[in-house]
Amino acid sequence: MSSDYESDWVQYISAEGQLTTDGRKAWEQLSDQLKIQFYRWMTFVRLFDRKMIVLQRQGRMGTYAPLEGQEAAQVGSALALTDQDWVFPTYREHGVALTIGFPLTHVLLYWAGRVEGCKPVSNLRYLPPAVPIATQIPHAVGAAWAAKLKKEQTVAVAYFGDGATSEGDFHEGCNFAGVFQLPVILFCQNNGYAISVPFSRQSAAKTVAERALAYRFPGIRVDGNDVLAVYMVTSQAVKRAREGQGPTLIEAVTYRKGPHTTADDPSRYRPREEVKHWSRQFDPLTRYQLLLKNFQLLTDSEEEAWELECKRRIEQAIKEMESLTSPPPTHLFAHVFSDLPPALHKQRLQVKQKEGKEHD
Ligand SMILES: Cc1ncc(C[n+]2csc(CCOP(=O)(O)OP(=O)(O)O)c2C)c(N)n1
Repeated sequence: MSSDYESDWVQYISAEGQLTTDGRKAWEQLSDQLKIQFYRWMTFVRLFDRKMIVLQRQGRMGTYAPLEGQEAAQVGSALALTDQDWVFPTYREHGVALTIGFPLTHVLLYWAGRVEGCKPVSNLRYLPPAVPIATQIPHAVGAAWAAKLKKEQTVAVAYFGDGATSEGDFHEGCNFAGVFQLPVILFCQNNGYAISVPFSRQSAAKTVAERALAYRFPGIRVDGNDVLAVYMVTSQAVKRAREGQGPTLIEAVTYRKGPHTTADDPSRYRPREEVKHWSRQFDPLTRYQLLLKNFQLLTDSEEEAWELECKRRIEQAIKEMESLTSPPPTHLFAHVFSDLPPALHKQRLQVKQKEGKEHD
């Protein structure tokens, strides 16, 4: 990972949990309620994420994409949005989903491989996760274009990783957004790797943010483990977009502590020292808890009570999800082809025979 990785960024909370000079100004602008929301959502998302890994290891959940370490990037940016904004996520944005009000059971159903979890939730402008890398970026740009044509105050946000910025869809999206000055935020969580490929092997550019220069809109690099800085930078981008000043590319520099997915082994490509460095010094939640405690906005007993409440809510949603009747195995063949190709038709018949069912 390059030495430029942790520099030239907007940082409001130091790794030791102290406010920087700009951080102090930002802190004074925010309500105590919002400051506590940052903590509450980051804790909730972390406990949810850890539980998902346990469920996957117990065989109660499918392959899962963990996000521990990215809570500040996801919660900070999501809290800067309103329910009129469109969100175009990847497979790792459960932190964003939960923060903007996506039901927990719904997220669980998605990762359990259930079709119900793929359905959009009415009244929430949160699209189904895009697994093909970067494909959601042109979609977000299109939604922003529609909003502009309809003279709506809506902002569209595309979330993606550093790997996505080397895909054609990213550059086409940026080009279009720049030419038409669209109300879109391109939010990159740069964790330094696209699975095992480090950023230096993905691009000759030193940073993701500098790529915005060619498209003539701002590219802002922010400490992605600093929830206050992420919130402020995203809020400014939202304001610019609503005021008709066009797109912003945000590069939230972060580190995913765990594997790419539960099917990955990062010890094969990430040095142990690097993981330790990020886990100890830059943990977004520890850093923010220190800050809140310095300002007497959080006590140990409040922390304990909130963790218990999060666990209770998570357990309840798991129970609900696991009590729902599973669809028949032939459901595997639904929803992709209206007319099944002959090979799949044959497989479906075999599954049906195995189940010993005439109809499903
Ligand atoms: C178009 C496409 N090519 C390849 C893949 C396989 N793939 C899945 S995740 C991934 C890495 C993505 O890295 P990044 O964009 O940095 O996101 P991260 O998962 O690290 O957040 C790749 C190459 C894919 N899903 N889609």
